[in-house]
Amino acid sequence: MEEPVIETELSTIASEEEIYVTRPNLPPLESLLPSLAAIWESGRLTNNGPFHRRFENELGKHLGVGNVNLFSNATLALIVGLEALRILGEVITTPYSFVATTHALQWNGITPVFCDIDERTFNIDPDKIEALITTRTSAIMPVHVYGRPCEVDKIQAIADKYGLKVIYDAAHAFGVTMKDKNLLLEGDMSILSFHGTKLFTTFEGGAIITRDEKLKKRIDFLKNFGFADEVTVVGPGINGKMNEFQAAVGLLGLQIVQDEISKRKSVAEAYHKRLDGVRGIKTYAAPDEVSYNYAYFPILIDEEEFGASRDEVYERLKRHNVFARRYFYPLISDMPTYRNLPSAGREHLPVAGRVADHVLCLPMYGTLEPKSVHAICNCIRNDR
Ligand code: T4K
Repeated sequence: MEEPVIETELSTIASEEEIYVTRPNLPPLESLLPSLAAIWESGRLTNNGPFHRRFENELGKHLGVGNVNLFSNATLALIVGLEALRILGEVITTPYSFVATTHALQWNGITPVFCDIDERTFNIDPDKIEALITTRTSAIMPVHVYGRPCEVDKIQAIADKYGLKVIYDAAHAFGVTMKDKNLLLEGDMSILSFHGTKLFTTFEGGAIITRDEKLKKRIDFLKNFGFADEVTVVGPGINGKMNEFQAAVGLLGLQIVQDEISKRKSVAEAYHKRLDGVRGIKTYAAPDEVSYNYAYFPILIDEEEFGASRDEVYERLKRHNVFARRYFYPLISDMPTYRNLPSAGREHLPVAGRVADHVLCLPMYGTLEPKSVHAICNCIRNDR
């Protein structure tokens, strides 16, 4: 039976608290103070200091991977990763992502070629990749959108057939584990983000995960201006280094991330309970075959069936102090910087266009209270 509207709860949201799409999961402040004291005492602030070395090591163990390169943010990690693999020409990628994915290609002088997405996963549609390959194609750059894994086997088969590299933007995929393989070891590299809006955060931060030790070394040089030693510069490096403060936060964050995932799972269950089956609203269950991280909670709103458009719902929630986000709208391929590319027309990207126009990411974080989820859902469902 439908639950009654609880008007008082709607007004509670409106008057008392602002609810954002996410809130950071931070370790207790007291737990950080000894690390800060150690940093202050040593005077070692950055450039591969002891916290950086420890975090790189602990993170590798946590993720079950051998080679980790820490970065000051994921955008620089993407830029350096592409340079480290010497990617040139054209790269096939998705228009349905945060704009940093495509910007990283542009910063490397690479032409992005947009491929449509799969409507079940919101990830690049592997069946549409081959038609976009030309003599200039050097790589595929998919994104595990919302932490939902791409069809990695299909993508690798295409890459092997045409001799292409695969760089996964895994910014959303921290903590997603698969039964039979390590998602982060798929392709030639995976890039994680530890931004303040992410499930696991170091304020700003990111990492590259690779299977190749030589590649890790090259990335270490490139993120430090290209220095291989005090006098040798081996490539067009940049400053992408994570500092000691970020690494200290990361070390503590590893201890609390699993608990955050469990709490988010409960939040997701509460949303499903109240939104599944509502006409015109599509929710997405955790993907099969993985232990999911509940990084985001996207819904699609069909105006005709639901009786209100995505933007109307977005604005209504805002009036009640709930700041959901339209990740990822607009499509990257619709942005002025990219819309004149031959692959950017909406006619080539019908699924991505449809999803971008109907998607809304609801607030998702471990401390989001059940009564807030309840009120958010009532606001979406009943107050039309
Ligand atoms: N690839 C993908 C697929 C990505 O999604 C991203 C980043 C990247 C690459 C690049 O990673 P980084 O270089 O950032 O490491 C946010 C983030 O800035 C961005 O990191 C993230 N993706 C993207 C999906 O979302 P905005 O513009 O939506 O952020 P903002 O500031 O509006 O924050 C959203 C809400 O989060 C706020 O309303 C409140 C809450 N919030 C935010 C911040 C910054 C907090 O509670 N605390 C905070 O410190 O882009």
